[in-house]
Amino acid sequence: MLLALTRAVSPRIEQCELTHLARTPIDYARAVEEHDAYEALLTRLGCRVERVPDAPDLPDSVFVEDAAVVFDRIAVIARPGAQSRRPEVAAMETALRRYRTLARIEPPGTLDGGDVLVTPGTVFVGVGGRTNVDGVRQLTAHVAPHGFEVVPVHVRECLHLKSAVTAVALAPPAGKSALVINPAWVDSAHFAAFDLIDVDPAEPAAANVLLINSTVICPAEHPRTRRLIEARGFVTESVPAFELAKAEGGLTCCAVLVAI
Ligand code: CIR
Repeated sequence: MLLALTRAVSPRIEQCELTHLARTPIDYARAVEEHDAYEALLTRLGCRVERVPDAPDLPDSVFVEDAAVVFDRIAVIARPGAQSRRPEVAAMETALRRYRTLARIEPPGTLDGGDVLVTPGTVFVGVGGRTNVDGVRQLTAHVAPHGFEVVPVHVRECLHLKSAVTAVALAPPAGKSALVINPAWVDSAHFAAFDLIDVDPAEPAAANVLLINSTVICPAEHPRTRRLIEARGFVTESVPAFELAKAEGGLTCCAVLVAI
């Protein structure tokens, strides 16, 4: 069973952190509707959706992914690179304590969960933006004993590693794992061991998809890349993610998945 930890959209979402996008108005009611649809889809795909307590004063708190990275045996509590986001982690820590032994990224390390792509045996970490070298070093110390190699990866022109590359299949029985990637934002050479699907060039932000069991959830605003993923034989669903995209959030950002 897959548990999906989520958190309500803050009414202060318009005061979110922004790095690559200009600030534009966010329709709060619509953002809530889209987030509700996202949670409903996760439930339909077999997840147990559990909300951690609301944090209305923390504008980016809906983006739970950045607060923690969950492995089979441990969960690593992150230390977000943006100072405004550090108070978000306490509630995630409380929620995760029930399911995993916890490890923590401590100062001066910083690490955003959005920078961490976990694949079988290898963890890729985007470094240089929100995540620093010391954060990568600490993550490595936490996960190496559990059999993971950690590979730091440089990303450009986007917020997190998972803005640029995410999984559409992880070690299927009959083949390799597969990723969807925007090669303009991260060097594909790091991922030579995987089957790669490039985003449609008209949809640079389409590489952030969410794999739930064997279904790939794609953002409704990027239909071309969804078709490319389907053409390679993967089952997809889509959900609108227009409003939170204005806050530089994608589909992986809004859930922390825990196998229970
Ligand atoms: C931020 O800049 O931190 C938020 N506005 C967006 C975070 C999105 N999270 C993610 O991609 N994992």
